[in-house]
Amino acid sequence: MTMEEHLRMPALRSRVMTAEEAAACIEDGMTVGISGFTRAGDAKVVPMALADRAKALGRPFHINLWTGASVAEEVDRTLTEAGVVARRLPFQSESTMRDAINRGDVMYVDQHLSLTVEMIREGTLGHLDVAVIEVVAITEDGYLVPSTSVGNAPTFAAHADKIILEWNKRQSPLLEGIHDIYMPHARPNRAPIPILSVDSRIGTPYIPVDPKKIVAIVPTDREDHFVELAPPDADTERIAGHLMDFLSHELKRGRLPSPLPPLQSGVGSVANAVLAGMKDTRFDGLVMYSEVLQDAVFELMDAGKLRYASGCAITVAPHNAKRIMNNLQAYQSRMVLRPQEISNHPEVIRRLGVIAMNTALEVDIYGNVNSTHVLGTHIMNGIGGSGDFARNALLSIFMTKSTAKGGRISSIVPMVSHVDHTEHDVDVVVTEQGIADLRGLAPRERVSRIIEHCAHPMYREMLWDYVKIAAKYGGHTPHALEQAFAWHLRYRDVGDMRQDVT
Ligand code: 0RQ
Repeated sequence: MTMEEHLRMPALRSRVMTAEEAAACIEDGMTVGISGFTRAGDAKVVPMALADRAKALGRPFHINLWTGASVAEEVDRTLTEAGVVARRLPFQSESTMRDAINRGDVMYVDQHLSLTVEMIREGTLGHLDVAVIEVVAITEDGYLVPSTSVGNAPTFAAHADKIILEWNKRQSPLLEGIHDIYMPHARPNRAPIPILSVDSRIGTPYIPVDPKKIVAIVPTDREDHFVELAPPDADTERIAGHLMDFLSHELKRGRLPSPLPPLQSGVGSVANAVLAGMKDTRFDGLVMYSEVLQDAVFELMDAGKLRYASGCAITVAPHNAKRIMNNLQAYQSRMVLRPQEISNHPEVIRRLGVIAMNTALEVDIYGNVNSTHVLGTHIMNGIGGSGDFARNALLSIFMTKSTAKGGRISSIVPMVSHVDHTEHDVDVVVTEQGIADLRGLAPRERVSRIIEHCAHPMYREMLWDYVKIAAKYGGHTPHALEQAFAWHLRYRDVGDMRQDVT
């Protein structure tokens, strides 16, 4: 396709320039919102040019960096190494950035992903100076056609003083038409969001903007920087097996309808393996109301199991990306990409009755979940959209392997060292050991389910020892507070939670 076919508003063609020229619009102290969600559809070349510009200036140069969720590792890493990022929100998953946050060099605001744009509209996050957004096309009216994600781009475009576009010629032009852009009305008289089923289309296939704000259009041909997921292993297959048995059982008892309510699945190897596990079940006519559409979504569509998928980003492994992007006609009519405040909106999740499947780092004997902080202090990634879904889902499921680091960490602990999802938002816990259905149980009743069904056998006796000591102190949720974090302290000090290793 020609430039005329992609950049359809003639007046904007004079604003085509290099990434270096565009990056010169960004000044020290500015807040910059870049497109991107789980490494899909992210701004790629302008942030890199900005890192070079900051280094060349030879003086401190800082920005506040807002995104949808994670962006290409290269972008977070390069900006962090150049010392450019002062504040970062609402989600990241890159190791250099993670280290900078854990050293206290970058101030990280770890947010529910549906909420960032509400705070931007309210002005509580401060002013947005520049938006950098990847597009596949610009319409005749100067409106933006995003690429593999929508994320927070519509709100960034609406609120930024200036907009820089990365026009990515490598992204499939067939992405046009896949998006459904809807922005909720202003509060307090906001109308209901009219999504009644996963395939409801309620907005426009483009992001409306004031074209006068577009100051630069940078042509690029960089691919999304996707990563290969670890293939399913024996443990993730067992987790998937337990979950499928549980859902079948619920169906048989008439406690879930057939076909199943819309599914949400978190990111990562465990979540992907569990979703892929649905291929070999008798579940048909599946639909998804999720945020990230990972590889398993397309496997399920190919297998004829998944009828429709609503998300806000397509994040697939490199070995699948080409096949899926070259074959988008086959998926186009069966999927929609929405802004993340809509894909993750509590109102819609509650109305549709979503089954939410997210991943935990650790779970305690009462069902509280830590998804973000290793040993209670060090951020891993962030809460992402897991809280948007867990609190509002019909069924909120958390999955984890029962141990980490070769068995030296138990994922089932006496008390979680940081709480992301409270016991009130956790219905079911699954590990490779089994499944604990916590619905309708008081805290004291949950203990045996979690220990016997989910903990690794080598940690069960230690957990029961803790329960016995805690019982002495009584209470609705008994704890021996002086020992609640003894396991975490032991790992911190001697590198193993088990008692007999010192
Ligand atoms: O570390 O790679 O250094 O060995 O955590 O663990 O088992 O590979 O699991 O890739 O699915 O990630 C919760 C981090 C799980 C992720 C988390 C260590 C373990 C390994 C990864 P190594 P696994 P996954 C949708 C919803 C929050 C956001 C969310 C996550 C590494 O799923 O970030 O759900 N979730 N968003 O060794 C210390 C423990 C541990 C532990 C595992 N108890 N203590 N380390 N690990 N358990 C997405 C978005 O919202 C965008």
